[in-house]
Amino acid sequence: MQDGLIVKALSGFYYVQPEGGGDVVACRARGLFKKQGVSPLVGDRVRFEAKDDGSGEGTVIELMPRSTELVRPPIANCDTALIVFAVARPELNRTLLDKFLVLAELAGLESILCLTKADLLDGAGEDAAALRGRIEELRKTYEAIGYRVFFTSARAGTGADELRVALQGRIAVVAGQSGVGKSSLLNRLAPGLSLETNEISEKLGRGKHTTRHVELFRVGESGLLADTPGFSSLEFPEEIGPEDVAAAFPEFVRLAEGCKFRGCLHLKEPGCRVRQAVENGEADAERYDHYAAFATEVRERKRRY
Ligand SMILES: Nc1nc2c(ncn2[C@@H]2O[C@H](COP(=O)(O)OP(=O)(O)OP(=O)(O)O)[C@@H](O)[C@H]2O)c(=O)[nH]1
Ligand SMILES: [Mg+2]
Ligand SMILES: [Zn+2]
Repeated sequence: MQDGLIVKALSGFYYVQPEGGGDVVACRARGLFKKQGVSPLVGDRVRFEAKDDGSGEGTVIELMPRSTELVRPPIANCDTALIVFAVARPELNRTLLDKFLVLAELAGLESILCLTKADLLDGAGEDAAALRGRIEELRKTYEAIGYRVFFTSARAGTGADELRVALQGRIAVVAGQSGVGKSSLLNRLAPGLSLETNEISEKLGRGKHTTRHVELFRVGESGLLADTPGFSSLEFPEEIGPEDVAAAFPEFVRLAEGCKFRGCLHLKEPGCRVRQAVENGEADAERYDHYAAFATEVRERKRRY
């Protein structure tokens, strides 16, 4: 029996990288897992047995306890969400950005923001200037909250070195819509990789769902980064309430000490420091709008059940 790491899951096979190095072993999961209702995930540390017939196949025998677990994308043991948005094409959706940040927070992951296609900021003309202004505002907003924001261009080859350094020692998962350039970014971060990429649809302004499975790759000396299929609709986990959503907005958590009521949800309560900060421009109004929408959504949902 050997220790290993599941680096890819596809068509009923779990591809296990042996801990000491060596070729990846294509494993089936032991029947027992199905009976117990557990399925191995990419990122799982496992014990496995390789067949000795030279087939390169084997069986996953045991899963080690997980430190974190995501349903979408399905992956275990990540500590970091690399949240990827393109500065444009497809258009940057801030509601979705804040939703990703909340979900990462709820899953216990640290978030790093990566804005791809930075070359689109370099153009001459009014449109490019307006885009530069909007993106610069956005960078300031998120950095003020405490998130790190990286700019990359797979086309121009910029930004990859800094991001690679930031990923050292981490197990990270890329999260982002189809077509934002996740696979293109990975190809830059891990030289030698040639993941498939695809033009976004000009007509719809959307990606074509090119990446179809989750796979972990080594980045630099000690980083692991999972490429994932793009997604753009995500649900909040059923068990969470509005107070969990409030806890996932770090800048509001800091301000909440000044709210009149303990457990203030910053919605309609009097003496709310968060709403005051939004009104006088200390806190970002768009972040607040998204917070209020998310908190109301999960509260209404709880009432219904
Ligand atoms: N201008 C520009 N285009 C880029 C950049 N990075 C990626 N693209 C283009 O964006 C398109 C989508 O890139 P992908 O890497 O396939 O996107 P993805 O996020 O992996 O998409 P899915 O696998 O569908 O989730 C491709 O046509 C890329 O050439 C960049 O830095 N600048
Ligand atoms: Mg892809
Ligand atoms: Zn409040």
